[in-house]
Amino acid sequence: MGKLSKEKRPPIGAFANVVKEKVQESLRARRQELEAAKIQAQLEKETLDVTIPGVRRPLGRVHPLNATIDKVLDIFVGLGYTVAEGPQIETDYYNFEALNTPDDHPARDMQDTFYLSEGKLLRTHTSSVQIRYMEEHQPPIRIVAPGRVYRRDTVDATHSAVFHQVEMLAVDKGLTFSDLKGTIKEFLRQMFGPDLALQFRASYFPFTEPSAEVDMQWKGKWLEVMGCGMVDPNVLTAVGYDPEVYTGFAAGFGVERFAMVLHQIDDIRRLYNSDLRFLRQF
Ligand code: 2NL
Repeated sequence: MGKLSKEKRPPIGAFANVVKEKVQESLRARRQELEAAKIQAQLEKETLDVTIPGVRRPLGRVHPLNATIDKVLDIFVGLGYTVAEGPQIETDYYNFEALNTPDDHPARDMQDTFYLSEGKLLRTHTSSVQIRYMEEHQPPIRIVAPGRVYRRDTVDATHSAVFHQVEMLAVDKGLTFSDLKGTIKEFLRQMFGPDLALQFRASYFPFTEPSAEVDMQWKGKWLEVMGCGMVDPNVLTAVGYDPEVYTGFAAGFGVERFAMVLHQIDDIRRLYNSDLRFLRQF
């Protein structure tokens, strides 16, 4: 344009403008065409046929062991307890020592333990969780500790090396064995039925004194269902509580056994096989 003469500049300039507009117009038109085609292709690809029958996904369900744990926890939460959890790999201190069970204590023979390297072990009960909780909280406390525990048992219809336990613990001023009995009675009646007959039988655990075994009448027979007792003063001292000021009671039981009694399951191994024919019954 710069090299054109004065006279030629206007007509050629006007012509150039016409050409530019034509080119722009055809670009616009083509772009619109391509975008329309793209939308059309997308619409065709994404067509939803609402008349096709739906795919029915199989419904999962709660495993009977978890259902039993849930029921136990619901009852204790209803009684004002807090759920506490802790590690499955423990130290000798939390699993035994703090529970009045020193190295040479005969009670160590009562349960065989899986020992790991570096002085670690697989917890044999969830009492260790309760020791940890007491170290970090001041009384009054009311806790319930569910979880997986480990023992070197030979597996048969009623034993498993890995099983589940729930322990409960209350520490406060003035708690007595009568409070323990009332709590256990209320718990077991909510769990198994309001007319349940119970019997407390003197027993022994290193961490409680006195200790008792609880039996309940079930389908015409006396069944041993749990162990319990007043927290041994040595355990209170180990976590820094003054046993002259506070007393406590505790109880523990196996969840598998509860589930087996509730659902008439004859072999503990059925609870671990993941056999859907079995699990669909619950
Ligand atoms: C059983 C018996 C029991 C406890 C567990 C406990 C925990 C602390 C202090 C004192 Cl931190 N006691 N737990 C007490 C008595 C019995 O379990 O036969 N379990 C399967």
